[in-house]
Amino acid sequence: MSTKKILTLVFLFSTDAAGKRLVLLGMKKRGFGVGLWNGFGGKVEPGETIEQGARREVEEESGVHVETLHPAGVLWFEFGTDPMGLECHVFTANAHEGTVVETEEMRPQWWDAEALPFDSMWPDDILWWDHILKRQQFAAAFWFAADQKQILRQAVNAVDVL
Ligand code: 6OG
Repeated sequence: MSTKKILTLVFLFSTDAAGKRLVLLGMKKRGFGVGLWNGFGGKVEPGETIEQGARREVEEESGVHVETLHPAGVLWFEFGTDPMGLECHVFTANAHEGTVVETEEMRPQWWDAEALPFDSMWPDDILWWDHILKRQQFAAAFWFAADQKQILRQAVNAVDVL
């Protein structure tokens, strides 16, 4: 592995009138992961911290501001023989300011956090989502086939402090 990209992925939580936990996902309308539901995020740009990058992407893709981000996990992805690895920093947020809007990149929708549309999400998500629900930090790595669909090898571990 010669190079890597640093990415962010933020899951915004809320509760409904009955106290059920809801999570905001966006249907990716273009680019990497198009056609899949996912959290909000993207590449960290030069000169910004990972958290600043995460906040910026949430604002760009959903229209809302999140102040407090909780580190939830770190994901490592490799695809086929591609020398570029992706290091994806996952955060949760329990509060946001502003109104969620559809953007050019994402069509947002609130989901029951315990019933996510895993069939239309990246295939790794179902393998670590329980850690998020249990508020257990995690570190995971996934080696995908070149088709970006099949996971050939994986490791998912709970960790104490990120
Ligand atoms: P942009 O291309 O929009 O950033 N991402 C992944 N998310 C999950 N759940 N699983 C994966 O498995 C992912 N690979 C990338 C990180 C891409 C966005 O997609 C996320 C970013 O939030 C391979 O700038």
